[in-house]
Amino acid sequence: MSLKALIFDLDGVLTDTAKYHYLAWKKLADELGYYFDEDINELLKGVSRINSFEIILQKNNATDKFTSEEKESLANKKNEYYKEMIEQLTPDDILDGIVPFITEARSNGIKCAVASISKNAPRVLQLLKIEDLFDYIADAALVKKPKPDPEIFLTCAEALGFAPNECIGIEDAQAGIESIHSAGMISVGINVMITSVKPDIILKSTAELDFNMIKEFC
Ligand code: B16
Ligand code: MG
Repeated sequence: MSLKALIFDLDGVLTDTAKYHYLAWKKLADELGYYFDEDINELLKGVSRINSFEIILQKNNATDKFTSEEKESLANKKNEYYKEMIEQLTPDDILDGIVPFITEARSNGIKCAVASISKNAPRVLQLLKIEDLFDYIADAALVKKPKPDPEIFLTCAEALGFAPNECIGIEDAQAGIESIHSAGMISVGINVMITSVKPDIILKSTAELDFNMIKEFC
């Protein structure tokens, strides 16, 4: 395989926004009198906003407590809390090793894209001041099928003009690894809690990302 592009997930790969997702869901759960902890938060990684709320409701045996409109409006309320919290992000919140890794890849002619299903991704990238490192940023609002469907990774490959087998996807969530494999790409898993599919390259943290090692794997 000749490597042409790297496609990055955002939350948990470029920066750690999971703590803000946790705090925002916790605030909403407390208001509703529902149980929510770090273990449940783990299940929400890479999962869309509305599906995340469904998981929280399931864990509280409350799936039938709200209409679809009410669920939508409560999930939006969480998003308002989240949006307020992420305004604290600065370039110091970029995860270790990310900027040197992307810089080296780019200087070797590799194109880079972001495949995040977060509708807040553009704002997060702006706050981290790293939008210019990417040739393409997928628009989460246009994604019809969330991860584990391959749609978002395939959209990035197509936008960059490469075949899936010329791309590597980098993810921190099980749903994301499944999405990368279904797209026909090699996966790099960052601290993934493996429940089913194993990433092709398993790393403990972004600090272990090494361009030469990844190129040799291809
Ligand atoms: P939002 P990723 C995902 O981002 C997060 O991992 C997940 O926890 C979140 O629910 C989802 O984005 C939607 O985010 O509510 O901001 O639209 O991992 O795909 O970068
Ligand atoms: Mg993620």
